[in-house]
Amino acid sequence: MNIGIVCYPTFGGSGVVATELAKGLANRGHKIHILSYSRPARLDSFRTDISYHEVDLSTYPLFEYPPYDLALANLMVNLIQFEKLDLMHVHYAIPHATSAYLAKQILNSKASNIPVITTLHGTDITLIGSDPTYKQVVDFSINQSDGVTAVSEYLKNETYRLFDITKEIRVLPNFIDLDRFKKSKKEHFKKAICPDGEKIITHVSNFREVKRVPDVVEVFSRVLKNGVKAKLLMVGDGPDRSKAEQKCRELKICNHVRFLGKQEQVEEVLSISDLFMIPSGSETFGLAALEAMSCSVPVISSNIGGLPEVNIHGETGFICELADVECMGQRATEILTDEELHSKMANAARKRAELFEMDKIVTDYEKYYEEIRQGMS
Ligand code: GMT
Repeated sequence: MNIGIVCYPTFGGSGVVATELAKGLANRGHKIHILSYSRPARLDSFRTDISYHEVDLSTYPLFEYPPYDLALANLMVNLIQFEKLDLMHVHYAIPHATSAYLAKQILNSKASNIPVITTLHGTDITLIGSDPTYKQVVDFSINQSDGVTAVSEYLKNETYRLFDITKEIRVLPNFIDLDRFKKSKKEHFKKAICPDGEKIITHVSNFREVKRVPDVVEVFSRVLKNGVKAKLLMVGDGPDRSKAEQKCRELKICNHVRFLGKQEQVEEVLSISDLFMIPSGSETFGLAALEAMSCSVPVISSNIGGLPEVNIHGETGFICELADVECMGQRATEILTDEELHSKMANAARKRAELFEMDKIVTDYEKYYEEIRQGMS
């Protein structure tokens, strides 16, 4: 198939899922066209079977805000017509599903059309999408898609709860490359950070408010108070980084915390980690948790959104109520001070990650594409 994939290029999960899906589909012989406003971070090497098309955001003195959705729709029409795309798969509803609807309308008038599939990822539903500013348009655009997928049962149910969706939503979860995300020997790295054999707790995110990064620091300070020798690695960057840094200063634990900024090879950091923390206030799936689990790292998470579909309480880690830093600190201490429990949970985490193996989920997407195409023919 000749497939168009539309995504945000940033370090966020939807861009990662879209780009990894593109690579997985290309490995199976499909020709992929990625549409975005900048080259996606995970599209890191040259491939003849994946082309990248940048949305041209020409400015004009009248446009304080250049109409991205129109430029994207125009690019979609061009690619469908001239590159002969068979299917368009958009990731994140705003504004991609709306641009796709517009492209379909333009193509209908030219009697050429293809299926559009929208994958719902997160805040496009739970936060910004259901905001009255966008809700009616998002609702309409999702219903106009030929196929709709969501990354967890939680997100599917939330979409039905928050919108008037008449379409069947298929759950196709996030997936993981088990060969890339596996524990590898990085002892030199660990020794450099933890010369006295300290345990490593890691957090990876885009440091937005929903990630609750100050909670990570709070939990870590409790682990130290409980007498555990440990270091905290904070990976990523974003608006709340300074709040987390401030929290370290307040709690006087800065010499135990390293802010590493954005990292391309997250799996190397995860390989030396003993525990992963994801205390999010909103999380439809939690790809970062899956990446950690695939590297055999047990997880402490909040009980929010799709996280309990990924992290199994008492098996792959522990789940605490949102914002309950006391519980998280206690559970983290438990895992880090009981070697047998740690090893059991590390093995269970990897085993659970295997259920989300990339090849299997890419096959499910492929089958879904066929199903939608057949339904339209
Ligand atoms: O909704 C967001 O915050 C952005 C979105 C993204 O585009 O990065 O993240 C979501 O999609 C990921 C991939 O499907 C999920 O693993 C994340 O849980 C989800 N983030 C949130 O729901 C906050």
